[in-house]
Amino acid sequence: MTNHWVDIKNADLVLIMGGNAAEAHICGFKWVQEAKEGRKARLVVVDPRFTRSAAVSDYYAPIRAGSDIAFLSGLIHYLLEHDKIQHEYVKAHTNAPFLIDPAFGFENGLFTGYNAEKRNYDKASWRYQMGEDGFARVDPTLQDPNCVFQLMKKHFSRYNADVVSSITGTPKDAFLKVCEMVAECSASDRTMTILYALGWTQHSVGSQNIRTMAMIQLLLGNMGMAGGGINALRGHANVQGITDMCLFGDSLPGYMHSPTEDEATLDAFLTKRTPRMLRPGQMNYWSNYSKFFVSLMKAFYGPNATADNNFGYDWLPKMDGAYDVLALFERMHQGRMNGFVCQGFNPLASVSNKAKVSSALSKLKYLVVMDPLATDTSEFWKDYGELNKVDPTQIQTEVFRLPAALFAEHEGSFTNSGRVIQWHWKAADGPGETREDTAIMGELFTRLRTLYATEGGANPEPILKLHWPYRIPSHPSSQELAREISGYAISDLADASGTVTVKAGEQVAGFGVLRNDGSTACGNWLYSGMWSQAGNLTARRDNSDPSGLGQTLNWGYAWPANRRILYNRASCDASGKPWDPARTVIKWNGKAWGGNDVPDMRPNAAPEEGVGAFIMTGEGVARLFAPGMVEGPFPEHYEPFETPLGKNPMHPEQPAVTSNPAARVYKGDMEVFGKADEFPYVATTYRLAEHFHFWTKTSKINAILQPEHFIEISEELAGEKGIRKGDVVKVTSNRGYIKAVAVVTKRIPVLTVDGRKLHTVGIPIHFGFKGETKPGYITNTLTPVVGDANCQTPEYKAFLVNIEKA
Ligand SMILES: Nc1nc2c(c(=O)[nH]1)N[C@H]1C(S)=C(S)[C@@H](COP(=O)(O)OP(=O)(O)OC[C@H]3O[C@@H](n4cnc5c(=O)[nH]c(N)nc54)[C@H](O)[C@@H]3O)O[C@H]1N2
Ligand SMILES: Nc1nc2c(c(=O)[nH]1)N[C@H]1C(S)=C(S)[C@@H](COP(=O)(O)OP(=O)(O)OC[C@H]3O[C@@H](n4cnc5c(=O)[nH]c(N)nc54)[C@H](O)[C@@H]3O)O[C@H]1N2
Ligand SMILES: [Mo]
Repeated sequence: MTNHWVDIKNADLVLIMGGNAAEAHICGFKWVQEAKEGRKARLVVVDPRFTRSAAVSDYYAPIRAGSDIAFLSGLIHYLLEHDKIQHEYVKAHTNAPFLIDPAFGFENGLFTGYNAEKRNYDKASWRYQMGEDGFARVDPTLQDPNCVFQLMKKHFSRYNADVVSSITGTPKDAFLKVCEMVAECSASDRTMTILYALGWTQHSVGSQNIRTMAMIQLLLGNMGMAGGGINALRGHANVQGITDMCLFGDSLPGYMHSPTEDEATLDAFLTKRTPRMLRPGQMNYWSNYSKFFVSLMKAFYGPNATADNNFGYDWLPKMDGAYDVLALFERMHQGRMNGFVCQGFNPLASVSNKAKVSSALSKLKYLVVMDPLATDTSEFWKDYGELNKVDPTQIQTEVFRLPAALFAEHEGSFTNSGRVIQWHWKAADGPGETREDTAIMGELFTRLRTLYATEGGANPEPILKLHWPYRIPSHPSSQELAREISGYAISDLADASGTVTVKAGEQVAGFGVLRNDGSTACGNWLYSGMWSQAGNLTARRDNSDPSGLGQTLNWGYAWPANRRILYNRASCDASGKPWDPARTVIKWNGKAWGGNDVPDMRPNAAPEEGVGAFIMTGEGVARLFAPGMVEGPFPEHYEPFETPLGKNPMHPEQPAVTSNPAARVYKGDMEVFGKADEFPYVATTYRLAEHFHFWTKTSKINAILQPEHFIEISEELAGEKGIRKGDVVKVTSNRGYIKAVAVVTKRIPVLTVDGRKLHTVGIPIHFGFKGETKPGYITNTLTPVVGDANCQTPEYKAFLVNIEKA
């Protein structure tokens, strides 16, 4: 979330689109109720199903799964056509005035620079025109045909209400009604918040779904504002934490990049990663990259990291390809992986195309499952008849189960969706032989280290040089780890006048003092300051709220720098005056920035200096034109890889752009995409309040509440297929089938798309063969293996099936 949970209460309009907060974020949803009661906010829900969120909304609009970019592009067109944008904001805080290379263009569904063979873009033309002063050229009047604003107008002009309605199945009047309500929030004293989750991310165009909404929030002037922002409601209790810690192959803690094979030296790496300024006087926080990175290396390797050995850069693995979850299972499936350590993860149930996952796991030499429970994955090799049809004699994978304590049996921190890091205390010790994850990892590491020390082996340095200063090496404590993550001085740190401000060994107060000379260590610059000399700030529980906006600055610690609303400089006009004084986040008082939040700006940067509000970009403004995106600097509607239409209605004559032209598809997965003639219905998968993924099915009380797998279909489809409620139905995709009980409901709307009737099939995810719920099929038997082109989140939310009475 750019904003935070409590801030939802400050919104005038709450849009839930691409999520179902009332069901999946039951506790946080109370802030939506507060907005409705306090500010008389309206709640609008756009979802393929009439959800529990829709049930308490003021307005519900249906939409075909996988068509949100068309909807949102139509909304952008509406805002521009009806002049419902906040002009001053757009001029001050976005790249609307920036001039783009005249060579940039868009034709037949493709932007300039497409390489069909590699399925990617050469982005040479997706760039700003540069002036002789070395900075990007701008046209403050927004009239130049090559300025972002004009290019954007042209791009979205194709998405009129009729086109939108035909692609999305949203009735035209419903679409226009949503447009009208959103447009009201272009006033400087009205804000909309948008709450989304997997209904947007789990698509081959997931990142662009979210980006399209970011553009809308910028046009409305809602970024940085109280009650505004782009708010991803996150998943697992600490998934925000793991994202920040970057437990992914392609990143390092604090959203730094993992080095790649072509970055052989630290110099090459830092040069590539440190941005250049695109406008005069701009500051960009990533210009501190080397300080964050070297401090991270000092946390990793301690005294072994020195300037002479590039602070241990050579010991880091260099990426030779992709390591996202789909890439991992592809490697495993090709037999290119020996072992897999599976910690708090049940991939047989949670990853797309169960048959592929199962066959991939069967090719391993060993699988380690670190979990409090026996999971479907830990028994992937067992024959459960039709539910898990395998031949155990053909599976040689050795499976080890390491019983882990459950999260409530650990001490440590959780980071919530609002970026607030909160300490939590252990509720109880884990039962039996369970151990905390840190103890399992600590034991594993110290034993490996002993083996490397005594027996040698290939590349021992990354293990032997690791800094491991914990009191009990086989069990680092959460407190020790938190202090290391927050950062400390290795030698005395002096300010410009030579006065020592931080003594060697002391905790640093924040990332502002981190250095690139080896005198500081910090496990994650974003979390720096959470454990300062004042102690563990994440354990604070002071909910006093002087502004009444819910900016409880002494509750926990928010990253970065305890800032609660990101980009809050943009809540003010160019002169530093709040757009909406009644909801002041920060303001310029003539000498400094201050107010009800930690300013997202150098505190003494006078507005006349012209430092842009978006300090993580070299141009200092937010990008309506975003060359960082893989499939284009503007969003475009592409169909899901399994499309019910067999074409992209925006470009019916161009089969190459039916679906995202820059998405990665592996051979073998492409072949098993289904076609609409055989699989005519759009399936989408989702959660139920009564279960948490695949593990509450082992809990009796949850099993009593939602005892067995079901499939939701409309009364109309049920009628066509002769299915009655309670019948067992068989749902088939091109990758397999599942059987479950039919729930026949009015909650699944029947849509008219591209002139034809379109049915949706709803499938909850939670069931499987292990646990107390009635043994069931795994939903992911059905889903396709293709991910979002930017971050590879699988397309779980729109694929094709057929359904029949079993
Ligand atoms: N009770 C409970 N709570 C949970 C979880 C749980 O398992 N149980 N899991 C947690 C986790 S890890 C996560 S990530 C979050 C997920 O939170 P959510 O994303 O809110 O949960 P889902 O039910 O997967 O999907 C949300 C909605 O997206 C809709 N949808 C599907 N396709 C589209 C589309 O193309 N466009 C639009 N506009 N909507 C679409 C679905 O109909 C569904 O109502 O929930 C978290 N909270
Ligand atoms: N079709 C479809 N598939 C989906 C989704 C969807 O919407 N549709 N959603 C996707 C999403 S967003 C998510 S997040 C995934 C979830 O997929 P998974 O993360 O694979 O599912 P969980 O059942 O939450 O698995 C977490 C495991 O962690 C264990 N655990 C709990 N606490 C601890 C602990 O402290 N230590 C250790 N070591 N283990 C612990 C639990 O017992 C459980 O087995 O599913 C994804 N798959
Ligand atoms: Mo999730």
